[in-house]
Amino acid sequence: MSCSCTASPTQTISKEIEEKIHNHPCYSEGAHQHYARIHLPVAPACNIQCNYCNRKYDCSNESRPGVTSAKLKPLQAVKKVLHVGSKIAQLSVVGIAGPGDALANAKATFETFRMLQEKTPDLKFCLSTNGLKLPEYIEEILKYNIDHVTVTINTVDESGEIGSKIYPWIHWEHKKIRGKEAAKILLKQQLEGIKMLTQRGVLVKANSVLIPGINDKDLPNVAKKLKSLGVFLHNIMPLLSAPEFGTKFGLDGVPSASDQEVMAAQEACGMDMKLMSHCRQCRADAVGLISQDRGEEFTEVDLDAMSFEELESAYDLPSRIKKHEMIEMWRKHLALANQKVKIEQASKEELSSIGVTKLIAVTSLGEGVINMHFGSAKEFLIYEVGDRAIKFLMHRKIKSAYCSGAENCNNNPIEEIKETLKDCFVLLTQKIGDCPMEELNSIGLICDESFANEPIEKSVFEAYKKHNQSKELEVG
Ligand code: CLF
Ligand code: SF4
Repeated sequence: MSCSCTASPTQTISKEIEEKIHNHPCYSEGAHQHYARIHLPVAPACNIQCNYCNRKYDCSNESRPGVTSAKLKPLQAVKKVLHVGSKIAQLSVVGIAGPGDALANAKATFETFRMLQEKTPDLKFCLSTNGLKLPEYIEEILKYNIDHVTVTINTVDESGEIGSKIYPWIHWEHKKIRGKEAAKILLKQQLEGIKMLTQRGVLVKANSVLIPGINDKDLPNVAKKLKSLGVFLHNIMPLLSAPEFGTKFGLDGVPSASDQEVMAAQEACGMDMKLMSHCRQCRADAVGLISQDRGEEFTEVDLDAMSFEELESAYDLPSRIKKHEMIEMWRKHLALANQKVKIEQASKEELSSIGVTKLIAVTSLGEGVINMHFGSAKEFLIYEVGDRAIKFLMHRKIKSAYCSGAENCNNNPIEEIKETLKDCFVLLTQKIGDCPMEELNSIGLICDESFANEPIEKSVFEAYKKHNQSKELEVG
């Protein structure tokens, strides 16, 4: 068994890689409850068209569709990092992930990283791209110490057939190219760029949008190819599709991928690749822990009125370093308390002696403990549990929290929550009212507050044993 920050069974992580990922909230599942990222929306243009994207909004390769981020100039972006870093001590990563493609806006992207190298030497740099221009910019990526690169790759079908259903056109060598030819060029550039990055020691994460009926069957081939290229992590993101997003797929009625389809794709790909299962499809201006975007708190700040001197002094590098040391001490304490009950990418047999597992939902604000009231939760962490171990499976979002103000009391989303948790066995939460508890009990979901403020992983394992036994006694 291994704790959350160690390798999957198929991948051994060297000390050097561990150093790169230990405080990256996306590359390390163990880090995402403790460290924050900021996205800088300095890259508005794009050089391809994806059928799941409406260009009025952020790049859907990393973002939820239908959200829009205000654009920033590189200088404003650097000021924003200093300001946010002075308010959010957990900040550890700066990413450029849109609103268009980071490398279709190479000048602004690299200018931003160049300045950040000097001003915020304690932060890790990250960018996300569709990959079309990747081979061209490898040297720049290395020059600015961008150690983490995400490439969205949805198919490895060499005929271009699947790709042509996803990408209607690309902009290539001053021409618009369509159909299979476009898909083939994009794939060639993506594979070449990924190979060049991994050969030079950059950690590559690949995103694949799971598009039901279009690329679902090809994703295991994608995972195999990624593994052969030395990609570190594969993130399978569900297509989120609705007519109101104004995307081609939304208007054509291509359905969103369901939780069950995502779980099936993860199962089919997980034997080949280390998978990311905690992605939240962030905005291009997201700020904070990936589970709680605090971007709005910083949109009204007048960065132009602040001088670099005052921002740098507020950033206070020595106290940030101290805070990160404290976070690491807390993580060590948690790891001990959790008793290594979690295995990443475990099979059912590794989790259960009889090959039967159950799902347990948790509400948490972060820091690895059950510290959120049911009524405030906008998402649930879902763990798969057996008598041997547990694994983190996914998070499930709801549109709004159960309690979102007195005015919405008669309009709470309990039906949506029941649908979201219908396949779960137990809900562990800090506190829950009698009314919602009765509603959840009515679908067979046990609500348990007795693990409030306890470490999540050990609590999930213990709650499984506690309630499984009482169920068996009931049946007996
Ligand atoms: Fe941002 Fe992406 Fe870097 Fe993370 S997000 S650029 S790798 S710092 Fe993370 Fe957000 Fe998912 Fe992206 S949760 S959408 S995977
Ligand atoms: Fe949209 Fe991103 Fe695709 Fe460009 S790469 S079309 S911004 S989803």
